[in-house]
Amino acid sequence: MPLPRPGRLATLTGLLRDRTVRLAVTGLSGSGKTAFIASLVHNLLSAAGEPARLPFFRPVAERRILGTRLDAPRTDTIAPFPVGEAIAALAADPPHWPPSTTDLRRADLTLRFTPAGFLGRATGGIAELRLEIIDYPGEWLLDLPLLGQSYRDWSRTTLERSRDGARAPLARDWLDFVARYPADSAGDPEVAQRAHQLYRGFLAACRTREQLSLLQPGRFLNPGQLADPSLLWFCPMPLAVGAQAREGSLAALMAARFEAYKQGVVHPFFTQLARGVDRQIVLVDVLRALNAGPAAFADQRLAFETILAAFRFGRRSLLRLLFGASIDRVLFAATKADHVPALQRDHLEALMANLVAVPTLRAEAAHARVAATALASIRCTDDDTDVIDGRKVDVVIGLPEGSGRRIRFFPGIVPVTPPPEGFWGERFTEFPVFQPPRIAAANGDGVPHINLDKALDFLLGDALA
Ligand SMILES: Nc1nc2c(ncn2[C@@H]2O[C@H](COP(=O)(O)OP(=O)(O)OP(=O)(O)O)[C@@H](O)[C@H]2O)c(=O)[nH]1
Ligand SMILES: [Mg+2]
Repeated sequence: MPLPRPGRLATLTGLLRDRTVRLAVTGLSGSGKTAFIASLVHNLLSAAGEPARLPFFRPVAERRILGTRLDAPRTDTIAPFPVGEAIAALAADPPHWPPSTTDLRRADLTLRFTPAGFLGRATGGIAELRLEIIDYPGEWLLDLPLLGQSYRDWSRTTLERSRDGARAPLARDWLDFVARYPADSAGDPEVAQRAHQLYRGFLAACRTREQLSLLQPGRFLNPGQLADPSLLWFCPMPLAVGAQAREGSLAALMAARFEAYKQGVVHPFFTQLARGVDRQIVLVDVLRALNAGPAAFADQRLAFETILAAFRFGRRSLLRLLFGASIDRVLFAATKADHVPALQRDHLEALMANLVAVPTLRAEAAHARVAATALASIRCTDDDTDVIDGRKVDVVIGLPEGSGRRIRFFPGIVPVTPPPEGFWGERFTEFPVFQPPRIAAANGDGVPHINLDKALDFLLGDALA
């Protein structure tokens, strides 16, 4: 086969060398974003020449990754992802989980690789891929839909939801308070602040007592570094249909703060998170929601559907319109799959795929490639079998955090479709928090995982081909 002329070759090489992939790690609080990023970074740093580490990540299996380095931050506005701290936590004795995230963090990696086949030979065997990943508190993700809503619309839907189901008893104090101060009453900043505090207390109770997910605005539960806390002193209010908020009224004050929050906090955050994003992984802790019961399960589903509706793939996507994101691959991943044994992980993958059937069709219609999987970023358990009542059952073995003894854990059967009413008759299993495995700090052994390699192959394989 004739080689391309030098000019064209230089262009090809240049193109390959300049390739950057921006990966959006999308997931509610506690879904496993930080664990995923820590494991991904540590495993990539240690993968060169070690095909066994990520056997289903083709560039690694084919020994085409020559080396990975962690780069200094390419922007001075976002602090670097604390790789060292995350690894130190996993290398400690006893090892422990990295803490929940309180602010924006960014990991910049460069992978040096040999392109496959003809391109590899044509470019002299070396190319580079830059990978950018952002970590953030999961609560903030739920602010994205607010960008497309007015204060009036957001108030109406939030109030309706708070008067319903598991939320209603928790919302009482806040609702009683706002009922005493009509929308048309004077815009007193102290009243607004008190209403905000009661509303925030309601959100916190929804989270801790009922394990609900659809809690907005995100900063009410996790404020991060806000220069002006008064930006947050608002909450939804009952507004008369069709009435305009009178200038100087409480409703006008709340609406102005809602708009200031969107412009001053939410928009800048998503600009940093979503600008130029081309790959997305959506992490969902399906097992925790199954465990928490029907209200929590339904609410988690509503929360990620709300987010995905805002992500809305294709030309009308909010992300594309506002931030120029153009996502061409999306992976939906049920996390912490090491809580269940192998066959149940297949069930979990099928359940994940079922839960995102509609967003999948939408993304495919917009020419994105979509897949669903079950993964464990940091595998804490081993699979085994037990005999219970004369029958073989699959179990996982792991050490619950803070306990001195490994347990043999038999989780319930994971349903492959969203569970029918009858499923909730008796509780699904109570999942322990397993202690993570202790790893060697110096990139020695990598981090044990389940399906991280397959996920990377789907998300990055073509960019390293
Ligand atoms: N067994 C197991 N547990 C996991 C795994 N990944 C995460 N976890 C558990 O889930 C918890 C939350 O994971 P994080 O990675 O901190 O979640 P996050 O999405 O970053 O959460 P926020 O920072 O609060 O938004 C961890 O502290 C672990 O207890 C996994 O692969 N296996
Ligand atoms: Mg985190």
